[in-house]
Amino acid sequence: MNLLSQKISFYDFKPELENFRDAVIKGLSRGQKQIPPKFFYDETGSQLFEAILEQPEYYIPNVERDLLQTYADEIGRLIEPGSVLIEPGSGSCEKVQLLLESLHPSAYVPMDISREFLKQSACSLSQKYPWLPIYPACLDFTQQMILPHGIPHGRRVVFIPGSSLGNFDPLEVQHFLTGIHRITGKGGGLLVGLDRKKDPSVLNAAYNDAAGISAEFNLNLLTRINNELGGNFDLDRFEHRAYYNDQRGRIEMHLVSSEDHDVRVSDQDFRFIKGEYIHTENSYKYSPDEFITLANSSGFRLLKIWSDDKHLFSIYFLEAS
Ligand code: AVJ
Repeated sequence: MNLLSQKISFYDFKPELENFRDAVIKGLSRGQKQIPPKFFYDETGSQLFEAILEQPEYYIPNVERDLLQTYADEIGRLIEPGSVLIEPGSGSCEKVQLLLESLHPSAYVPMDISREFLKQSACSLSQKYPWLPIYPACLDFTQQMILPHGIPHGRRVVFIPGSSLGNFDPLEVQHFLTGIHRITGKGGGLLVGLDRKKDPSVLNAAYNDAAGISAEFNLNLLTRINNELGGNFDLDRFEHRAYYNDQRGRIEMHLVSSEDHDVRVSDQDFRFIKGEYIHTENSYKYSPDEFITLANSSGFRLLKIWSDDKHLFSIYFLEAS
C-alpha cells in the first residue's frame, strides 16, 4: 500500500540534522561532558529503545498499558469524539492504539524526529485504522511545537505517554507545557503518562536490564557519532552507568571512560580521563503532587488521575484553563 491510497498527509518540518554535530561538539567541550538524549534516536537507537520496552525490568510499558486498557472508556468519555489527537515523540505509535477505538478522534498527529521510523509507523497504523486521517509531522518537538496545516477543527488533545516528559528538567517541562497550552488553546486537553518516585532498587533495575539492552542503547550514541560525524570512539573504553540520584529525583545515565585517552570527532580532539563521563540522559520521577503543581503553573488543571495499585506510574488528564 502506498501513502496516497491511505489517509496520510506527511509534513516534513526538516529538523536540522547538522544540529547533531554542533550539539556533540558543544556538549563534549563542556566541563561536564554531556549530550542531549534526543540524539539517541537514530534508526538503530529507535529499534534499541523498542527492545528496552520489552525488558522485564522496565515496568513502565506494562503498567501504562494496563492503565490505558482498563480506563480507555473513561478516558474516551472525558475526551470527546472528534478531537484532534496530537502525540509529540510518537515513536512506534503503539500506545495510541489502546485509545483509538474509544476516543475516535477526527485526526491523529504523530510527531517524531526520526523520519523513516515516523513514516513506517504511520503507514502501519493507517493499515490498521483505515478510517483515521493521520498527519505525521517530522520535527524536533523540543525546538518547534507547531501543527501541520489542514488538520480538522475539534478539541485539541495532546498525548504524552511513556514518561517521555521525564527527560526534561522541571523548568523545561513548565516551558514545554506552556507551549502545548498555546497549541491546544483554552479547553484543550493534555493526557500524560508519567513515572513516579519509588524504591530506588526498582528504578535502578529498570535502567540496568540484565540483557544489557539499556547499555547497548546508551553506547549506540557513540556508534552514531562515529558513523555520522567521523568520530573514533572506542566502545570498549566506555561503560554504561545508570543510577537513581535521590537528591535530584531522577535516573541519570552516563557513559564512563575506563581509562585516560583522546577521542577525535569532526577534526576535534577531546580528552577523557579515567572515570570521567558523558552525561547522556536524565529521567525525572514525580509524585502526583509534584507533577500537578508543575502542570498548574503552566496553565493546566487536573481533571482525573489514574494509578496502579503499586503506585509505580500515573496517567493524568488535564485541561488547559
Ligand atoms: C523515553 C525518556 C521515557 O526515561 O524511561 C529508557 C528513556 N532511557 N531507558 C525513560 C530510557 C533508558 C525513557 N523515556
